[in-house]
Amino acid sequence: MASLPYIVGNWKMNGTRAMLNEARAIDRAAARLPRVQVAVAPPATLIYRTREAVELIGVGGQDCHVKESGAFTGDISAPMLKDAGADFTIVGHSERRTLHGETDEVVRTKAETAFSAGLATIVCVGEIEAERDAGNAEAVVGAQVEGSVPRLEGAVDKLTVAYEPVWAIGTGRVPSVEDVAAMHKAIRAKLVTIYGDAGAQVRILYGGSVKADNAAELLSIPEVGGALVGGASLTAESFLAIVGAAA
Ligand code: G2H
Repeated sequence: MASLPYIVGNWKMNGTRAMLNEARAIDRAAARLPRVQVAVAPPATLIYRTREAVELIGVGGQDCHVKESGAFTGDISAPMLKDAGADFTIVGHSERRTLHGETDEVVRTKAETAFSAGLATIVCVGEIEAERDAGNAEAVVGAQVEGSVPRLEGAVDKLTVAYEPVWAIGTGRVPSVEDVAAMHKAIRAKLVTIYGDAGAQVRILYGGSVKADNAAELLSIPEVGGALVGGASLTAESFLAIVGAAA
């Protein structure tokens, strides 16, 4: 596993130029926390400005199209994200899978397009509550990993996986430490099956209602390589409390 914990703020569809002040504050604080890797994924309209506003932290997209260009009104491609200054992009977030009908195959193609454009990728997976209640969570997530991660040569080296149980997203509920640890172990085993030894190096983040008051416990789980943070990433103060818990 990579040595530094990785804390990523996913701003989702939030933020106008005023949010750049939050990004600057996060960046200044990150300079004092060299033992944590920090990044934010602003809405596409702010990627270029965020890149210009910060020096240390990573800047990423929240999605990309499967194609590099074309007649796809309203969509944004991976080369466009790269050109705007993104270092990485999230793909396969449950809000994309659920609200936009994205399948594992679509997610994998997006991850491969992003990798080909020079972006690192964060591939999201996670079960819905009924799947956990039925005892199928590991099987469901394992199948998502199998179908969603990029298979291009070298892509594993720029891959992060985020485990985000859908029922924990924005709800204030989080799985038990034991359940998070078990799922991260299962994801690790699947990644090793897919990639061999390189799969053992992929960072696996936890996401879903990570807050200042639960971050330390979640991040202390040995299998957890960091956090993908939504609501609590929208102010520098709440995000930095989580970053501080990882330091
Ligand atoms: C999960 C997470 C960020 P939140 O979607 O990806 O959001 O922390 O608001 O649950």
